[in-house]
Amino acid sequence: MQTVLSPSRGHATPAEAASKGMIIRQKQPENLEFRFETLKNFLTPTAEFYVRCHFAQPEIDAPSWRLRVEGEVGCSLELSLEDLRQIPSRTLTSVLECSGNGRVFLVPKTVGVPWELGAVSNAEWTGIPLKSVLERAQIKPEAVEVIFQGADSGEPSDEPKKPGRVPFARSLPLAKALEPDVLLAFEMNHEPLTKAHGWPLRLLVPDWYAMASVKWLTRIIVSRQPFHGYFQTFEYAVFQPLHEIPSLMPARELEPKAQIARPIVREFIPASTEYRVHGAAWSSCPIAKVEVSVNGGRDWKEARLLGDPVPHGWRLWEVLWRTPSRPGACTLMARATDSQGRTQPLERPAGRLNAVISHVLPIEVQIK
Ligand SMILES: Nc1nc2c(c(=O)[nH]1)N[C@H]1C(S)=C(S)[C@@H](COP(=O)(O)O)O[C@H]1N2
Ligand SMILES: [Mo]
Repeated sequence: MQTVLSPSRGHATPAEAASKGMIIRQKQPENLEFRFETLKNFLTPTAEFYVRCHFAQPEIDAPSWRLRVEGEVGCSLELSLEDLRQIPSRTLTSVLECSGNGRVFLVPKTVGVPWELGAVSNAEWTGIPLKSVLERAQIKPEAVEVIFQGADSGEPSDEPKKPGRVPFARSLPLAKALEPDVLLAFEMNHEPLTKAHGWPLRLLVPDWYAMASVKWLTRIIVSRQPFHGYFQTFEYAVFQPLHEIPSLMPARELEPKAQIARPIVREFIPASTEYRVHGAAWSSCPIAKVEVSVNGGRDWKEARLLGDPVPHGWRLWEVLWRTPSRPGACTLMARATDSQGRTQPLERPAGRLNAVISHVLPIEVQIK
């Protein structure tokens, strides 16, 4: 049981992460970006997987760590890591995208970590279905939501003043919490989680923006009321019409999005050559198509989707581009359409505040 009680070695310091090629967005708390232009593999190696932390990473003592399950349940639980390991586990692939990914491109500028394209990564996760733990606890019929609390906490500094320290906590509607692919994950890419990614246990909510996947999980509360904590009201919430009235709702499902890995902004590209434009696309359901424009959105050409579709994973894509014979600027764009028929918008929809950034991001390059 050795591996259960210790995390995989991650980055000891942000400097070490930088030496692995990551971009340091913030040292303390640690916020590290994947260099999206280096995208090559379907699975992101753990050492390159982006890291998003709101507070200092908590120190956890594995032998005394317990997961508490309480609230509207017939039987409260306190489970050790070894208890959890007795429950049959499964492995699945899931992309995680921070709902602030791409924030640096917003005009006008807004508050929050200034992510470029790399607050998104794709890994394999192993854990036990949350459902199997909730069933053991016997959910009462009054329950409507399940709240997940991490071991990390801190005092938000934004005005007006908040009620002192808040833990990182998010909720899921009960029906979502009972979906079989929502995991209590203890492994990432077939190794125990690293500290930065939530060791010893994190929630993994495929198809949702990643703020739902609470790290360093210690407490699950089954609730008879919708939860309105800091991270689903002041942060990670967006306005959506409800009876035609804009209503603030917690961010949830991933919107369709295609990102271009290469070329990068202002890249010099030879004239009259064959250039491989490539990237990844994802949504809360499978990707149906990716289209690319090399003339600022006038004409679109369908990209080739690579590999087989993997549920909850991103989809790599490419298109071969015969570059113009004359020097000058070219504006490239990619847009995804998912299997529900949703297409990425060219303009940012109103009401999304500083999160859920899914409109098309043009990339200007220079033909020389
Ligand atoms: N406990 C806890 N869970 C958390 C966070 C956090 O700060 N604390 N950040 C959330 C956000 S906003 C994101 S984008 C993902 C990032 O997961 P990663 O660091 O494994 O990439 O974790 C989520 N879970
Ligand atoms: Mo995030």
